[in-house]
Amino acid sequence: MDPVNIVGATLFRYRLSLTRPLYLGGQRHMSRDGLLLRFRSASGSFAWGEAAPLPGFSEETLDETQAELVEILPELLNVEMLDDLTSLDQAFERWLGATLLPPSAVFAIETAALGLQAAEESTPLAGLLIDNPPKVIPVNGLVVGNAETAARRVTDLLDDGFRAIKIKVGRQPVDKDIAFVRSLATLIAARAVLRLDANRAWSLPDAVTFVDATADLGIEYIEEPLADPDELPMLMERTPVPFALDESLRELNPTDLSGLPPFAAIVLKPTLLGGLERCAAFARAVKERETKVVISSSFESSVGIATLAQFAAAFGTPDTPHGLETLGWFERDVLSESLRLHQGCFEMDRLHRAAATVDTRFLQEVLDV
Ligand code: OSB
Ligand code: MG
Repeated sequence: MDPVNIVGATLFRYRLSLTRPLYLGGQRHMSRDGLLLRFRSASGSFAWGEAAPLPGFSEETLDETQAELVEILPELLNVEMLDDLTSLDQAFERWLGATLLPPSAVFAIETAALGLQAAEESTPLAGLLIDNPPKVIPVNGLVVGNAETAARRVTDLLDDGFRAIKIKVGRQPVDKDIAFVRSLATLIAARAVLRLDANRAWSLPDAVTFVDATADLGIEYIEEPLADPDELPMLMERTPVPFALDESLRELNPTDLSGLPPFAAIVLKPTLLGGLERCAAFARAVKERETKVVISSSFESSVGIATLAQFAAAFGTPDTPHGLETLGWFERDVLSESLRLHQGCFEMDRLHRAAATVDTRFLQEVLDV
């Protein structure tokens, strides 16, 4: 099918209250702000994208992102779109690369542009990217907190049918973390796989202490164990416990991965890494390896999460849970029909329908061209 042209663009800003505080890079947040982008085609189709830089993680601020989008969006209208955008292989880079847009803005434009093409072809985004995408996408439940609240949360997740649980570690002394993780692992037993994320909290000796004391737990992987990621090869020589890259990917190029030791997983966050095409390049770089491709949220609203689930369906490792269980933090939704998890999975037909129900009443329009 011919590529569609974008004939209209509207940019909205949102502020969503959170149900519990979100700690990002040491800062406490009680709301999340972001931008939603809507493209329109000549035939009247609409598609949405989201640009929501994450404070403490993104380099760009929301105001900068908004200013960049306000400047570039008029230039994207009524131009001949490249016809190979759906391959996610350098076409967006050719289209947008020279604009030096911030990562979150690239993600929004890519998503809305691909979404428009998908809408014209009456397919969900994943169906535009690959043939026969999976019908359900599993996710890992995310557990943050102290020993008592975490135990409750793990029990709830297991009862809800989650088959993967990710626990944040590295926010207390390592001996406390060992006891914390061991007690939760006992609760989980064989009912779910266990992932950990240290967000670069540990020194090499701390990390060694931790993995030695938890080696019997069968942990699927630990994301970013070390404060100094250059020491990772040393840690990996020392222990068979599997590790995953997340933050480190921002300092790497996809081609660098072949020179690194075999990681259990790469965790891809399009909002932070610079969009879908960049993440697709990382996914391709580990294709011949055992390394799993896990797509993860940067605490986007439902619009972004729905996109990430579609991208996970196309580029994630099949049957691997993705890091998309973060909507529980939001008090309100930008959709009138919320994305719902069933037994720890997104049902993709349902997600696709719900993602189209953006309710603009609580959004603030900042540009309409
Ligand atoms: O450390 O993986 C992280 C979200 C925003 C910023 C950093 C991280 C996260 C998540 C997402 O943990 C949820 C998940 O991966 O399950
Ligand atoms: Mg992580």
